[in-house]
Amino acid sequence: MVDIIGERQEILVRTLRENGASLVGFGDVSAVGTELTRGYPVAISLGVKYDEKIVDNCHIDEEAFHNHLQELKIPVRRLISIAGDLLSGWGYQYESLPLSTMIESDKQLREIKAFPHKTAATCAGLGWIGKCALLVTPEYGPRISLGTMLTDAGFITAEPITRDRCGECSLCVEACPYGAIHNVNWKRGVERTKLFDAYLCNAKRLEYVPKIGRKHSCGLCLQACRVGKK
Ligand code: B12
Repeated sequence: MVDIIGERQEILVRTLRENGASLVGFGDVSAVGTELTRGYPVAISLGVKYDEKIVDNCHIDEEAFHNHLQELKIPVRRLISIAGDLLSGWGYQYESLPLSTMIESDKQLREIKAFPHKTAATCAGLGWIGKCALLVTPEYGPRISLGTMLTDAGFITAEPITRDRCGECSLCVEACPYGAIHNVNWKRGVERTKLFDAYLCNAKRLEYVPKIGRKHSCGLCLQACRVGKK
């Protein structure tokens, strides 16, 4: 008997890969229990890797890095649309999550109710949460832009990653100009505040608004991470 769901999953992965996805994974998010995941037990987590040269130069050309982060939303959105067409063609329901939200203030950061792409990605076995509070993948480190789709399609899910592989490494801790990274190892259940002061990171980068007309993109934590570097 033909395993239809397995066959569809293969088609989906192949199509996404052919269209530029650097990583694709499937995670069981049924236990995460938010409004959004109700009715959608499976998360499709996908990522497009950053350009290495742009990241390597982000300390000298922050503007190029900033533009790169914005531009990467285009291929990620395209992949989501391609996957969406396949899923709906097969009769499955899905919901795609906003890629990111421009956080312009402390209040906005406090109130954001986004389903974290990083949660979907660890559930899908794509990587772990680094000391820097970003998803770190073995292939590309944290230098990957994430997208997530929640679906009722019963795809086979991966073994989740539930603890970090950062060990004693503290390169991101040392690289952060604001001291926002606390040198704490993650395992499932460790909250972001234990790892990283998101408010400090946000506030310090917002201080650039009068000078450059927008929030500074920094990027030094993800530049410093050795994981996935050739
Ligand atoms: C708010 C936000 C910020 C805030 C807070 C950052 C943070 N680390 O949370 C600020 C403004 C500081 C920020 C900065 C940046 N951000 Co930002 N940001 C977001 C946003 C919009 C929401 C994140 C959020 O608040 N989640 C809620 C909190 C509580 O969860 P969380 O911190 O995301 O992660 C926790 C859970 O995932 C949990 N978890 C992990 N696995 C599991 C499994 C289970 C079962 C459970 C229950 C929980 C769980 O562990 C994590 C730590 O506690 C996401 C987009 C999105 N919707 O995910 C992008 C996102 C996290 N940002 C991203 C990026 C690229 C950046 C910057 C590099 C951008 C820049 N330079 O301009 C910096 C990096 C700074 C840093 N070290 O984080 C990327 C990260 C990609 C990656 N590889 O991880 C995302 C995913 C956007 C995207 N679509 O790619 N960002």
